[in-house]
Formats: sequence, C-alpha cells, structure tokens
Amino acid sequence: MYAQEVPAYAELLALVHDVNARVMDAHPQVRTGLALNGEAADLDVVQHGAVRVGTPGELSGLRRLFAVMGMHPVGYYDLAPAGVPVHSTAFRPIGDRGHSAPLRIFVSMLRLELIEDVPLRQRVAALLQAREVFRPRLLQLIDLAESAGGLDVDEAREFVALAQDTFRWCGEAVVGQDEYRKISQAHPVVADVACFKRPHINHLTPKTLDIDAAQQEMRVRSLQPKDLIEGPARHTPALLLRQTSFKARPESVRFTDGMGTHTARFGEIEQRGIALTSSGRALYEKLLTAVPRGAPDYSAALERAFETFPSDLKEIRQRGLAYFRYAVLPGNIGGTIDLHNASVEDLVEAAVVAAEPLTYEDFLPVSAAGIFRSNLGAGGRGQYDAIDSRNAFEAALGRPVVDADALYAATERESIEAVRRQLSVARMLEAREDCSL
Ligand code: OOG
Ligand code: NI
Repeated sequence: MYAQEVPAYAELLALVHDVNARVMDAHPQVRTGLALNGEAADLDVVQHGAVRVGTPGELSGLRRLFAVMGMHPVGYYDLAPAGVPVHSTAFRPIGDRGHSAPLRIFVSMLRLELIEDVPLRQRVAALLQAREVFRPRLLQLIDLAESAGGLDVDEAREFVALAQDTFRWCGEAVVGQDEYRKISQAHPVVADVACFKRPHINHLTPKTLDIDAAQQEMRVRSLQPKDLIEGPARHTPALLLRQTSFKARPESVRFTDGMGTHTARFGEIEQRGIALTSSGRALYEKLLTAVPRGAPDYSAALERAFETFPSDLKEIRQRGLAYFRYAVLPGNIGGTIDLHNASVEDLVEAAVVAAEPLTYEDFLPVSAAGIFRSNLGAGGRGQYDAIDSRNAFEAALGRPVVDADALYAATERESIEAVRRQLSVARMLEAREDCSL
C-alpha cells in the first residue's frame, strides 16, 4: 500500500535490494551468515514504520490494535528536548520473537500542552476530538480478540484489511489553507496530525547491509537523501542503529477551500548493530555528544570519536558493553575444563560456549529527532523545555511501556541458564559413563 502511495518509496526498496545484493556478491560469507541465522528472509522485508496520532484515545486504540498482532509498546522516547512536540514508543514483538522481529511501528503522540498559543491549542484539540480514526467494526474485532484471546482466520483477514485502512493516506484536509499554515507554524508535526481525518504511515524503513553505499546510491538515483547518516560509521561491529532517509516530497491535498500541498511522507533506511548495556550506552552517548552536530565534517569527526569504542567483541564482552546470547558449541563439552566451576567467560575462552552479540531492536531519540527534522521542513522551534511526561504517556497508552534493557538482559540471562542446564546434563551423562566403567 505504501509503495503505491509513495512511488519514491518503491524506488528506495529497489535500491536497497540492489545494494544488499552487491554486498552479498562481494562478501559471500555475509549471505551464508544471514542464511544460518534465519535472517535472509527478513532482508527484503520492511523493518519498521512510523505513525503519528493526536489523542490518548487514538494512542490506546493503536496499543490495542497492535496487541492483537502480538506487538507491544517497548521504550519511551521524549522528543521535546530535540524540538519535536511529541513523545513516542515502538510497538514490536517481545520475547523470543522480538529478536528477529521483522516489523516494528514507531508511534508518536502530540503533546498539545507544548503549543504556547492557547486559542490555537484549543482549536487543534477540537479538530482532534472531532475525528474517529477506528472503524466501528475494527473496534468490535479488537474487543473480540481481547475477550476470546484471538481471532479465527476469517476474522483475522477482516481485521488486517480494516487495520490497514486505518493507515491509508487520505489526501483530504479538515481545514482551509490559512489555518493549515497557522497550525504548521506552531509546528509542522501538529499540522501533519491534526489537519487530517486519520493517521497515515509517514515512512517505512527497509534494512540495508551497507548504509554508506545506500546513501551514496540515493544521490546517484536522485532520491535526495538527508544530509547526514545518523550514527557513527564503524568497521566492525556496528553499534545500535544507523539511519538515513530521502526527504519527503510535497503531495497534493484537498483543503476545505481548494487544492494545496502537504509534505510529510518519505522512505528511510536502517542498518542495525549490537545492543549496548547501560555502560556501553553511556560510553556511546559520551562519544556522540563530544562532536557538536553542526561541526564541519560531522560524520568524519564522529567516526574518529568512536575509534575509542572497542571494536573487538571479546573486549566488548569482557567490559560488559553489549548484550550477548550464549550457546553451547556442539562437540566441545568433553575437554579438560571443570564445567561446574567455570565462569561463562572461562567457557567461552575454552570454546565450550559461543557468544553472539544481540542485535539492537529499538530506536534512538537523537536519530528519531534528526529524521523528524529533515522531513518536516522549517517552522516550529529549536527546543522545548524537557518536562518528562512518561507518566502522562503511559496513562494515555493505558499501560506502562516495556523496558527495552530488561528484554535484552533477560535474553542474555536465559541463554546463560540454558547453557548451565545443558552442561549439567552433559556432566551427569559423563558421571554415569565413569560409573559404568
Ligand atoms: C518517527 C521518527 C522516528 C526512527 O526511525 O527513529 C523513527 C516519525 O517521523 O514519525 O521512525
Ligand atoms: Ni524511522
């Protein structure tokens, strides 16, 4: 649907596919690795999308809609300090499926209290109160899924079609052009939400194996990339998340008093790296803020700053900078190591256990704000006072957000427990063999 609505996005998909194929042709081990991890099929699948809503009712409605599909709100992102009057969460699968989640939706809700002009704020609130973004039948199906614990195949089909309609572009504004301009001046994101009848997808994001090559290729194909790739370039391993996008194009819109344009929809690309622990994240933030955003040759300076972040996975693991998944290596259990008293690190060193870093599945406020800014044009303001409204957001959502860090930590912990269980079974078997001798 989105590729049909935004033809430049279809071009972006083709571009990413070409770049990924080129990387795999040049490095056949990448192709093999992806196939082994079961990630090959995910490559050409969209990794995330984004939607913006206006009211607590809309936000909790989306929370219920995504829950039907096993997607739950993870993380709280306050974008006000970066000058965007919204706060957000990301709906994604959690638990085992979360780590190979092919799809996430980043959902932002307007913070109307940040609009200083009180009559304008009231007008925007009235526009939002007047809209009904969920069809009654969709709400019925959500009720049914909640009470019955799921939907049957026919209901699920109907649900998917109606859910999709919720995000279908409607090129019809509910205001005239003067009012649209006035609301845009408060902040373009407010106009993008409040001037329309229902929410729309504002971008989708496929995953690339080489974001620098993809950025270059966007220039070659005249897709107008934003100036900067968010996140530091690194040889190996990539950290957290790097993102870039092509800039939104003006689209024609029917205002109540005639035709005009609105600019909001675009396509984004991302490359995902390793999930950092809180100390890894602290080091990341320190290096990131060491380079001021407006600095000349920002990207090169950032790359240099990040040279002090270890690139050796062993060092990263031993310093506790990233989360890992541990697994017993088949065939290596019988060595000389004392399985009972060995630490996980000893087991890794003895090649009894393998350690794979976890991939970061979430988002970064700095990157998100950069994406917002480059696609909403001028207008708005530099910064809002940081009043943390996490409680208000969760009240609107109708539940607390899931803590992303706790998810990675649990995955790591559970993998260690599984290793311990497997090794103690191996030890018991060994002991039995000893006795029978
Ligand atoms: C959401 C921007 C955040 C990302 O990838 O960080 C985001 C938006 O533009 O509505 O999608
Ligand atoms: Ni995005």
